[in-house]
Amino acid sequence: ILMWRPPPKQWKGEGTTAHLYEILLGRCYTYTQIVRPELGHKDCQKIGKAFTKAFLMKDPCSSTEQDYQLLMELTDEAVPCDKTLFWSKSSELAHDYTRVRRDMFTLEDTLLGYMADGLKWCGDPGSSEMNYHSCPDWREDCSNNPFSVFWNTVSKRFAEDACGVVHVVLNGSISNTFDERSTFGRVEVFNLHPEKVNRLEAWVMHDIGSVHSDSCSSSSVNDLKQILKRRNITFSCQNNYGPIRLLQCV
Ligand code: 2NF
Repeated sequence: ILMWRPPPKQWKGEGTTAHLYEILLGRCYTYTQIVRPELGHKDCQKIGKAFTKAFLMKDPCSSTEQDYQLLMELTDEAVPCDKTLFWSKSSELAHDYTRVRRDMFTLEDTLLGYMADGLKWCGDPGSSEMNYHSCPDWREDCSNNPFSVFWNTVSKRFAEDACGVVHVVLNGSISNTFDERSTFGRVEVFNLHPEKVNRLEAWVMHDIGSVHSDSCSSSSVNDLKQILKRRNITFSCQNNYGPIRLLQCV
């Protein structure tokens, strides 16, 4: 006899990406075998299972960092000092840059970021299935959803692991060039370790053709400078960093 179950809740965000599990597995093998074989052995089957186990059969508004603990342990990966590249409101440009500068890493150039980028996922406490219909929207439903908690957790680790001189690509064509509510402003900046991060250098990029303003001296970038000063991390800033400027022309 089948027990009656209430239908899955309708959330405001889009549902789990179709074929999520297969995409995660495929990306894991692509990354470990082709993109970065020097990383050494990673058990993609185990990683895929740990990923889905983090959110299946759980309330998608009560996701925690702990849920992703096993997944984090299975995917540890060292980024060399001086090679970490953060970004905020500049996803495309930052990734265009690391496609050329293959020695530098955004979070999406590491295994877990590579696997999850652009995907959506959530489950339901009353079902062992993924919810392909809808998932909580982080603004309209709840902030502790499996997707947001995942990005907060991996972004935190990415920042904790950074060492040497680290960089961030910021968008100088918007008013909140440094946004204190973004993942970079909320999570990454506060999880840099001053003992091993010598300096954070911001590259503030303007859209081609937009009126040039000196964004390094804007008030939002000054907020970033003050936060870092309090945290004993040196800050430097360049407007329209040349090598990235070139990418904006192609
Ligand atoms: O999807 C990703 N690859 C991703 C998502 C969130 C954070 C990557 N990150 C990491 C990267 F490593 C960057 O260094 O954080 C940094 C970028 O995040 P940001 O929040 O500083 O930059 P935005 O351009 O403001 O946001 C990036 C994307 O994440 C979404 C946002 O809508 C955009 O699509 N986002 C931001 N915060 C949340 C949140 N709390 C969020 N989505 C869900 N919940």
